[in-house]
Amino acid sequence: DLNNPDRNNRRVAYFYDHDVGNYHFFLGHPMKPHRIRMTHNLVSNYGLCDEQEYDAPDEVGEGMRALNDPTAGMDEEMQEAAKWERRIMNGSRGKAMQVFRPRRATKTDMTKFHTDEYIDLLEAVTPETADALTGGGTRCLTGEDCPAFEGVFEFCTISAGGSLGAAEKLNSGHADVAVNWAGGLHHAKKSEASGFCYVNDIVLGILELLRIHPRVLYIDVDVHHGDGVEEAFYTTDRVMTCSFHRFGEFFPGTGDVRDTGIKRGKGYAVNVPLRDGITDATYHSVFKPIIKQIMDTFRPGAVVLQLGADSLSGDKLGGFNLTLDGHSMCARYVRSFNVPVMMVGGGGYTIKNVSKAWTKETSIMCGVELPEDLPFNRYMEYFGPRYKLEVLPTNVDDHNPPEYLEALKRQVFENLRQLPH
Ligand code: TV7
Ligand code: CA
Ligand code: ZN
Repeated sequence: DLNNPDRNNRRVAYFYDHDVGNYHFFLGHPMKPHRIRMTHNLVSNYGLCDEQEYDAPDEVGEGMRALNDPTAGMDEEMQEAAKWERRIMNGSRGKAMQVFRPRRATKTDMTKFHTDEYIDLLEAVTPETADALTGGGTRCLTGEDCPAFEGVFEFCTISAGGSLGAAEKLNSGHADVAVNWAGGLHHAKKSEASGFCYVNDIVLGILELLRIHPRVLYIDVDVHHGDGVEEAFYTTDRVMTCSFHRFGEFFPGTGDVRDTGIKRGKGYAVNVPLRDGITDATYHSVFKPIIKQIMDTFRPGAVVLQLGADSLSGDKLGGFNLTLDGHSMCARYVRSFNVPVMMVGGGGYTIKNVSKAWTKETSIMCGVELPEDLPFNRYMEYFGPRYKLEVLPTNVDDHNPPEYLEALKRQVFENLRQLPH
């Protein structure tokens, strides 16, 4: 029900580029950009946005715009206000959020974090030249995880462009929540691709948020450790990073609870290493108290929430046992603090579940409750035989005994107590 009172005026800006689903890592690679198109199709068939409405400055000519747009001629500030007002006045007929096609990130944008040499290589490389340019796969792009697929650079301009657009939208004060499911690529390093990630859209987005906000909190729900983001801000007290991840013989191998940052950043990296099979109840027995404590002591001006969906039950690579409710509870809980939020994607390899999770999390930010029965959509056949907005738990063992989690929480709280407050 789009009239749900819980909607309470959260302005949601959703960034989507309809080209993103056309990129393919190599055949058999688990990372499938198509899942972002599936998500968008589900989001629009649930009626959360208007498929036609697309703020695409590079496609719509100014002349056309003036003809169709009742706000043409107003100054920018007035235009923004008028758009949200129309949305609210439209009531149940109005869609819950505004859709934007992001501008593509430029090399200048990317080198705010990455080295010029690395970005030059990323732009130049093709499947044919990969071997020669990377020294046989020993430099920058390594192994099967990060292949030089056709269009890899363009894919990165879309992913990073969305996170930059989202950060700019929050900075301008024109939205309370900004969403980029094509982002969340948390492993990319300054001069190296890692773990399916080439350009670290999250680091770029956080750098943009830091122009306005003295402190930014990063929360990472992906089953893998958010090592690239942690490393980028390991020595600063202006960004707190907090990753929940599977730990112990699992990629990338970092994220021990004792790794808390260095220099001015000491205490500003929070790591919550978990064992496989974790369920909703046990996950939230650590997630909620830790996030609450961080919000109270760090008091961020903005939150970046990475919602990697590989922590869901049944993921091809994951190993956790979170249901759709358990995963999306992270978004619901973060929203409850009423701080501007940027939501990004990340991992997620059982793609029917990824699209359900990101659709539900989009709706949560809009304050809209979705019916359990999936609406008819272009990818209907993926969702059979039940066609429900659900991801059910499996009967794997939870290797996180209460004693382990209690000790973990105690350790994290002790680290947080060392911070000035
Ligand atoms: C954010 N796990 C990214 C997560 C990145 C995980 C890995 C694979 C994998 C890659 C393939 C493939 C795979 C079935 C799974 C040590 C290795 C082992 C490559 C075969 N099938 C995110 C990265 C992780 C590539 N890498 O956090 C092509 O699994 O464990 C590793 C490294 C060396 C390389 N080999 C795997 O979710 C987006 N890779 C099939 C084809
Ligand atoms: Ca994580
Ligand atoms: Zn992951």
